Amino acid sequence: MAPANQPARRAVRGTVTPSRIAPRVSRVTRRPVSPIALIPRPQHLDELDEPPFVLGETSTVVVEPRPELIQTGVLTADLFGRLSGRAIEVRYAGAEPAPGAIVLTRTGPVADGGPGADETYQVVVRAGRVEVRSPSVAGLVHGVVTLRQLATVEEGSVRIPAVRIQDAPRFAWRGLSIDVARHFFGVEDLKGVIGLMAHYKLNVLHLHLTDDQGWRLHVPSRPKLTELSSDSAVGGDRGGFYTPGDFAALTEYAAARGIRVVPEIDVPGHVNAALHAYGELTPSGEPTDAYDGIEVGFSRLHADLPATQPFLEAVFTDVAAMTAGEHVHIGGDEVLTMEPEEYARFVALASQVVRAAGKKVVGWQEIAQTPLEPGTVVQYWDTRVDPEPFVRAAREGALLLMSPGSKSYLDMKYDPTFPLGLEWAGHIEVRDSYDWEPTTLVEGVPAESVVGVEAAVWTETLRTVDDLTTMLLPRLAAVAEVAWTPPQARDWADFRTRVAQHGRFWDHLGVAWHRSPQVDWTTRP
Ligand code: TNX
Repeated sequence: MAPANQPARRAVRGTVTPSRIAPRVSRVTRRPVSPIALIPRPQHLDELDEPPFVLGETSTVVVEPRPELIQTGVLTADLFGRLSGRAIEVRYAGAEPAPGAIVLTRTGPVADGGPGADETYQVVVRAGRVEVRSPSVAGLVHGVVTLRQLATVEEGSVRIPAVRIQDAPRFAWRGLSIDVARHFFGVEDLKGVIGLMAHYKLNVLHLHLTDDQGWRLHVPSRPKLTELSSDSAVGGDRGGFYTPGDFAALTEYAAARGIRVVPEIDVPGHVNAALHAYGELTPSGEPTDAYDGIEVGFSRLHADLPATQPFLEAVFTDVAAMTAGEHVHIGGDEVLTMEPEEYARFVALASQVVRAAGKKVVGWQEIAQTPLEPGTVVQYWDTRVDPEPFVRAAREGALLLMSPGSKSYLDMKYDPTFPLGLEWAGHIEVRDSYDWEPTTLVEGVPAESVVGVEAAVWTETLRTVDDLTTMLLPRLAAVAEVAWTPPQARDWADFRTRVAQHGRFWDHLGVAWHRSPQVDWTTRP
């Protein structure tokens, strides 16, 4: 069904005569669509009353000759080159660019610098030229993906409607957490997901690297972690791990797209993979058996065993050294067999090791039950328990990252009959993942403590990259808008008509997605 509320002007623009419908594009329906379906919705958008920009023979990408800008320029040229089927050159700024240039300019820092201010960007599309301006590479990337979302391709001609956009994110932390421990996803798979994240202006890739079922990052000072515990995965499936070189490549690939990587080493629970590799971490001194089930809460480290502190120091120091960003995640969730006193000592020790290695601490909600240094990031997830400790931690200076299970856990089934996913936090349709407000969801939370929003996808039931993207899309787009766009500019009916047009892009990429019945998709199955 066509979106009901298209203005006539746009409907005319999209109308085609039957003779132009070539059989080879039959997958794309020729129904009138608005070219303006940006997700997340930008702060300010003016449609300009002039013809669209058309990518042409003389089109180039123009940047200043600085390494990070050249990289952004190359990505931009590659993106539009692939779209138009013709190579686009990157040129250095200087002489007046030829007509049809896409000019990327890095501006000075924003003076009043609120959260996310460096990610501010401006896009001006006119008939003869496109300009993207931002103080940061991340902001330039936001501008470029905005152009990509605006672009339409018809018979090899790439057009971008004339617009002026001024935009900035509401929250500085807009993340996706991926569990690569229950099932392993290799560097190439993650690069695909990073592309999707960038398309929706997310900026943090949180990797849950260790759990009972497998250890996924090689730690040079504790080599047996990956030698003995990386092959396993849930259900006897194949495992895998990242070498430090893989991790560096992933970090760089993400950084070029404005995304930082936050590694999570989950302690003191969810550690069977470590106990299987190093028997000295268990009270008996014997290694545990490998585990490929999906129970949680049974494994734990012991604060008072002699091997424990050296283990934490070795692992977190090595991981911090591999981490380009400011944050390292210590886990801390679902430790069901430890007394509160030992748990508190443990969290303090792990936090101290991370800080000594020069990083800031992130932990799951449970760490709020222990004394925390101000500035610690506490990640909310369990919508079933009393949030009192979490609220108190915020009042005492913790920063809050909102990942409510009932809204942003994208491993939950869409509906009871859905073949993939879990159900402990309920069923999450696309509207559920869209219609919520991070600063008021948990009563009593000081709004200014909320640093951001993170979607999470746990992989107990997800074995392939198609499984993964089916759970992410369309809900990741919804959570991304919650993280970017302030509540007064968010509206389900409006989002619903915009997201309807994104299936076309997912099809173009060849990624699997869920045709939620809540949306009138503009492409046929
Ligand atoms: C809870 S979220 C967990 C994970 C599971 C997930 C499944 C969190 C901190 N712990 O161990 O994989 O539920 O949805």
